Order: sequence, then C-alpha cells, then structure tokens
Amino acid sequence: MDIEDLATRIRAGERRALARAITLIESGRADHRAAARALLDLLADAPGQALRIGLSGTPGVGKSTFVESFGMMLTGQGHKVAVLAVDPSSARSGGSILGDKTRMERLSRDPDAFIRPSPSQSALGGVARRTREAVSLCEAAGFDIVLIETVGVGQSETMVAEMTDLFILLMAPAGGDELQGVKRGIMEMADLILVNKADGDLKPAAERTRSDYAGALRLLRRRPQDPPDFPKAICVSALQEAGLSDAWAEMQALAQWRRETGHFEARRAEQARYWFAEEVRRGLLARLDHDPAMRARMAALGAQVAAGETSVERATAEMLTALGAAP
Ligand SMILES: Nc1nc2c(ncn2[C@@H]2O[C@H](COP(=O)(O)OP(=O)(O)O)[C@@H](O)[C@H]2O)c(=O)[nH]1
Ligand SMILES: [Mg+2]
Repeated sequence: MDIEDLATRIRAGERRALARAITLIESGRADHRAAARALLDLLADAPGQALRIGLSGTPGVGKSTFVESFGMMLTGQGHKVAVLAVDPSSARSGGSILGDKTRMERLSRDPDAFIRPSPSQSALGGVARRTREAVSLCEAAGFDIVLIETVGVGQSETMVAEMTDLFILLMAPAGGDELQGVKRGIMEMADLILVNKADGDLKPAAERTRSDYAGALRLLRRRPQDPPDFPKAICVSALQEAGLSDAWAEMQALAQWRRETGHFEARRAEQARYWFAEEVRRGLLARLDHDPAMRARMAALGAQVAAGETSVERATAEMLTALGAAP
C-alpha cells in the first residue's frame, strides 16, 4: 500500500481514500498499525480543524434522523460534514447499522458528507483510539464539522465527550411529568439538550419535557466553561426539520463564547493530556496481556504465588520490574 499516495488523496478530500484509511486504522494487524501510524504522521500538519460535536441519546430517540436532517442543513450552508458512529453494542446488534444507513439515505448520497458506521469492535479503549484517529483523518480531508454519534450506554458517552468540543444530548418527550431516568453524569456533560419529536401529538409533551430539563439543568450545575445563559434545552423535530437552525445557532454561540474566553483551547489541551495518559495505560496493559514473554512470566509467578513459594508482594515487584515499571 502506498501511504504517501493515500495521504495525498485524503488531503484532496477524496472520500474513497478516507474510507480506506479508516479501514486501515480499524485493523488490528501489526503491519496495518504501522502503516496507520505512518499515515497519521504524514497528515499531522494538515490544515483545518473541525468543530467536533458529540451526539448522544438512547436508541429510538431519533439520533440518526437528526444527523440526517441536521447534516443536510449544514451541507446546504456550505459545510463539509463527517459523521462517525460509536456503538459498543453494534457487535451484537449488527442490524442497527443497516437501520442507520436507510435513515441517512440523503446524507449518505451528499458529496459534502461522509458517513462511517461504528466498527463492530468490543473493547472501548480500541474504539476510542480508532475514533480519535478517524477524526484526524476527516479533518485532514477537509471536513469542517465532525459529528460523533453514540448510543447512551456504558462509558461510550464519557469517551465521546472527551473527544468533542460540544456534547449534545438528544431526548424524547416524556410521557408524564417525570424526568426520564437520565444519569446525573450525562446531564453534567451535556452542553445542550435537544428534546426531539416536538411535532404532532407529541408537541405539548416535548415542551413540558424541555422546561423540566431546563429547570433541572439550572439547579444541577454551574460550570466555568458555560456562558451565563447555558446550559440550554430546546425543542426540535428531526423528522419535520424544525428547530434545527436554532440548535445550530446555539452550538455556534457556545463555541464562539468558548473560543473568546479561552475555554475552547483549554478543553482541547486537557483532552490531549487525558488521551495521552489513557494510551500509556492501555499500552502497559496490552503488553501485560499480549506480550508472550510477559504472559509466560505472569503465569509462572502466579503459579508460584498459588503454591506459596513466593509472596504476593515479592511476585508483584518482580513482575512490575520485568514490565519496566518497578514499584
Ligand atoms: N415524530 C417524530 N419521530 C421521529 C423524529 N425523529 C425520529 N423519529 C422516529 O423515531 C424512530 C427512531 O429514529 P432513529 O433516528 O432511528 O433513532 P436512533 O435510534 O436514536 O438513531 C424512527 O421511527 C423515526 O422515524 C421526530 O422528530 N419526530
Ligand atoms: Mg441510530
């Protein structure tokens, strides 16, 4: 594979080259990893950083429908939009990707959009690395808006929030006057809550839900990275394409305020520090799990500890020394 040629074609904005490069970074093969690193290195100085937007919400809330209509609105305004999906459950429910493709039919045919479904991979750490690398590739290819869609399960939201500039939570209208069982941590991460399906019979419920969340957000928190009138909750209808330009105006206003106050760059710097530390931890653990010599040593020391031939403490010190991480 000619990595230089691939890099050139990505810089030229070729979507097929971009898709191939993402397949390369998704591969676990050692030679592919080396090629992926070389590619990312070649593209490291590529101009143009995108606004990175995370989008989360439980299955069925309308994420794919929203991405389709929101994405179409943005490309209509001259933006180039990349959509990446993070779905830790997709290994099990392969069907969700098919569903997404049909719901994003217009966007997937739009020459100014690029859609990449979630790789069916299990370990969240691996997904995190691949998604971050995919974001870099999309930016190198000239996409100025990167949407990362994730389902509201497990740690995937935290992971997506740690790699985006804005984190949007999509909600459905609640049936009664009760707040939906949203985890507090997610409410604390959200920069903007969009209550979707504010149309037809659901409209009054959506408005009630919106006002409940707006109240809850005000009570819940005050963060330094928010302007005085944030966090906000607004109503949208992805299906009827209503409220989308309002939602975009709020996102832009928030990003602009953060840029002017230094919070935008500070957050990116903090994220870089976070992922650096994560990757080092991951690398150490990977060595423990995959390096045959280390595994053999682990097994041998484990057997000695079990047989009472050495103490837990002594075996631990020996193992950590072997890993180059002497206690
Ligand atoms: N009434 C209404 N239905 C919607 C809206 N957005 C999505 N839906 C419907 O909700 C269902 C789930 O949508 P989907 O985009 O697949 O949700 P996802 O699982 O979060 O990606 C589909 O039947 C959509 O047609 C909306 O704004 N209004
Ligand atoms: Mg979906």
